[in-house]
Amino acid sequence: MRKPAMTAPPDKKKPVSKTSQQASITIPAGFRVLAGVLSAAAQKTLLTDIESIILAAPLFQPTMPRTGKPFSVMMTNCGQLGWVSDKVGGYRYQPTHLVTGSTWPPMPQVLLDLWTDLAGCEGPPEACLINYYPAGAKMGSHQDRDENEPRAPVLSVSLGDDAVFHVGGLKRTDPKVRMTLRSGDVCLLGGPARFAFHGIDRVLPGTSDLVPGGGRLNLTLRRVTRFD
Ligand code: MD3
Ligand code: FE
Repeated sequence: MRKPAMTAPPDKKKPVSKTSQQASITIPAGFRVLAGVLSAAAQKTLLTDIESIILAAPLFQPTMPRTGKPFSVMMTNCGQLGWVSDKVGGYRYQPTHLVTGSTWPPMPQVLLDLWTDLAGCEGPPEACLINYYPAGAKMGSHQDRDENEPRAPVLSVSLGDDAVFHVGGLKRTDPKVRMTLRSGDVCLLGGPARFAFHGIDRVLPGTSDLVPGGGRLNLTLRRVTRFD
């Protein structure tokens, strides 16, 4: 009678595979962060442009559709179309300021040039939403779905204080990645990432001295109507 071959009992604690993995998060393709695109000098020049836009088209406080709850972020726009929201009219693009009724100021050439260089799409941007985050402001997780041209990316430029930003998947409950956006960074959201959930968790006070009085400005360039 032969003795059975000796084999080591399986070790229940040790993974069988040669690699280990804790968790995996997949962000939709087309999400790019281009850190440090704008030099300190270019940031100052762009800020000066934005300050003169705000003089002509003052920051307003949008409110939520139906509830009328105010956003903590203040907004204005430049370009042919601007994003606005109020209790009665809801989210929309329109050619005039929500409060003054004037057309929006033109988009600064430096923003049009960034779009030409980085957006990789056929037509010019139609809207530039200017978000101002004072201390404590944030933006809840949402999708950008008010535009009619899914072939165009969203291009965002950050100025001022650092912000903790999150991006997830195409469903609200998908896992999220958090990262810091700094002054001079550009974010490009094209392809499937165009419809990813995203938001700003918090702005880190005192991390930049670009914006007088502190806070953060974010500029988002968008195509609103379809190419043709
Ligand atoms: C678009 N703004 O205005 S921009 C917004 O920093 C908005 O003010 C944020 O979300 C801000 O709608 C974020 C950068 C961004 C990041 C991820 C996105 C825009 C995105 C994912 C899909 C579409
Ligand atoms: Fe957004």
